[in-house]
Amino acid sequence: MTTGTRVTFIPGMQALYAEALKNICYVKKIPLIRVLHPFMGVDKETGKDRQEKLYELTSQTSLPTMFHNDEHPRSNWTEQLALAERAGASDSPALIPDDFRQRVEMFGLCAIVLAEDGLVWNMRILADGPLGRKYGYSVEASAQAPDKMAEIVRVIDAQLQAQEERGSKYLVGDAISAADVYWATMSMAVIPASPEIMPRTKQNEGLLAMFAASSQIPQLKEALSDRLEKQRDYILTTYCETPAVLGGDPI
Ligand SMILES: N[C@@H](CCC(=O)N[C@@H](CS)C(=O)NCC(=O)O)C(=O)O
Repeated sequence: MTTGTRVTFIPGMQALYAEALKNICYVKKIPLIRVLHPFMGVDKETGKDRQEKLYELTSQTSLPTMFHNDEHPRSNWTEQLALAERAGASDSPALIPDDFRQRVEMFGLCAIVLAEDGLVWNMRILADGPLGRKYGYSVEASAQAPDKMAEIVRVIDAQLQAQEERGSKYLVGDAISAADVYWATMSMAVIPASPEIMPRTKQNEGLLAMFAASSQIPQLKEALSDRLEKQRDYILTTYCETPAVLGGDPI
């Protein structure tokens, strides 16, 4: 495949970065060609690492990887967002504000959710395991993770409250931005979403249980608010495709 916008997914699984990119592309009205993300491990028939080709192309193996026409593949959210903003339909909302002050706010909010040491990053090191190790699990880092996650949630909540007071439903300025779409999607890791938003599949039971457990971590429970859930549901149901289309085997 050499044309169109191709993004790697795991059928039936709401891998959050892939889910977020799908939502970003939906808002930007970019038709997506879904490509199967190669699973970890060795192919029994060929004896080869299943992710060898992906590694050869992108020097990494996380999902989603985004391909657009014959451009270089993009595996980091900042690059993927820039591409989506450029490739999106002319009648789609701008997700990166023109105003540079707002852009500072927008990328700052996205970074504390998506970047290294952000919300999702810290969620991954809550427990020891291959994924936790890949993202720098240590006993000390893991012990700090719940407080960091709660602090991030409080920053987002305070921003929403301040915005509400000035009459805006959005995290930045008076219009939707990538911060709303990324936060709304990633928040599903700490504020479980209803099946009307995130359908249940045979493949995502474990991940949903993990997200439900995160929402019960005492520090997070204290930081979460109705405001966060309401704004999240508003963004997902108004701007994104709900119920989310996951593929896989619905329950
Ligand atoms: N590389 C992406 C992050 C993507 C990411 O963390 N993806 C997760 C799934 S949502 C993943 O693939 N984890 C498994 C792995 O890294 O092997 C970025 O920095 O924007």
